[in-house]
Amino acid sequence: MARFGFFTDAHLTENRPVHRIDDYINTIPEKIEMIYDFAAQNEFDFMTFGGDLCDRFQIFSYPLINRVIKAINLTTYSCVGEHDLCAHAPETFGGSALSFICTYCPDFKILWKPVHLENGISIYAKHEWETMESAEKTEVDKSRFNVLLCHELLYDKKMPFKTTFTKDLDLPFDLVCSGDLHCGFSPHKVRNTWYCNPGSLARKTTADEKRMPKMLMIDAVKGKEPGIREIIIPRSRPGSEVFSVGISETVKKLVSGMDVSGVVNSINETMKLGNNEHSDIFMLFDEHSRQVKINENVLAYYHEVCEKIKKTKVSK
Ligand SMILES: [Mn+2]
Repeated sequence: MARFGFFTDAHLTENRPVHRIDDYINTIPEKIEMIYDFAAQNEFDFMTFGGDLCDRFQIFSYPLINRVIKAINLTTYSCVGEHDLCAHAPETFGGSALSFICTYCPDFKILWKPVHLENGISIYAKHEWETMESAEKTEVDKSRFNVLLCHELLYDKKMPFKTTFTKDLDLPFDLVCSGDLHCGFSPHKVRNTWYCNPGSLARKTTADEKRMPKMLMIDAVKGKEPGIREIIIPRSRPGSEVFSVGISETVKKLVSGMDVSGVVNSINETMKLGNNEHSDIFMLFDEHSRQVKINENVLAYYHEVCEKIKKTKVSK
């Protein structure tokens, strides 16, 4: 039997998301340290990662990068997410912060080709720019326990936007460990394949407030169902302690005379996926208002909301 861990979407950054009120920049490397401490205490054979180690193509904090390089002290296999690259382009990898980390962290390995471990586990990757169709066509040795790491918006619910419904898939792997969808989903089996995503390590938006950061502890051997346990990252704090008041609560309290619950719910749903270039609602709105002429009353209302939130933040 092999025991390994899976975590995903760390989004290392030197910038604090607008609604985080804690020392956010240090929480991500601290969580990575906690993950590898847990792995050492529980005799993990190796670690896997689902992509988006970095929040952007380049990050400029060497103390942050150094801390992460030191923390990753167990062989870790990874696929690449779009946030690790410039404009989703794999040829930009060489200039990325992720590539720098790989150079100086010998334990962090991008799966440019599959690995076949001595313990009977084979690990494949579907990087962000590759397709699920190509993963479906992978030829695997059925006598091994085959794992796919993928950065793809897989979900066990059918959604009206670009998620892939796991029930529509028929993959040759025993287990698919997926990143990208920040809200994650519960481990489940479709045909002969188990699917899991513990959710992003980073909680960037207020849509993540009700969710604790998790990793998976996986026991696998060919011929048996894998044991998949969700572990809350030690020392993580509940969302209510690390986020300021979110837009939905603030909007609900405003006396606007309008029923805005539908708008708020759809914003929250979209933000839960966490895959927008800007997952901050204010940045999204600012971007939108530069492209489209917004009604003056709406703009005035928007500024009123911004002011309220600022005041709440100060008084908290
Ligand atoms: Mn991500």
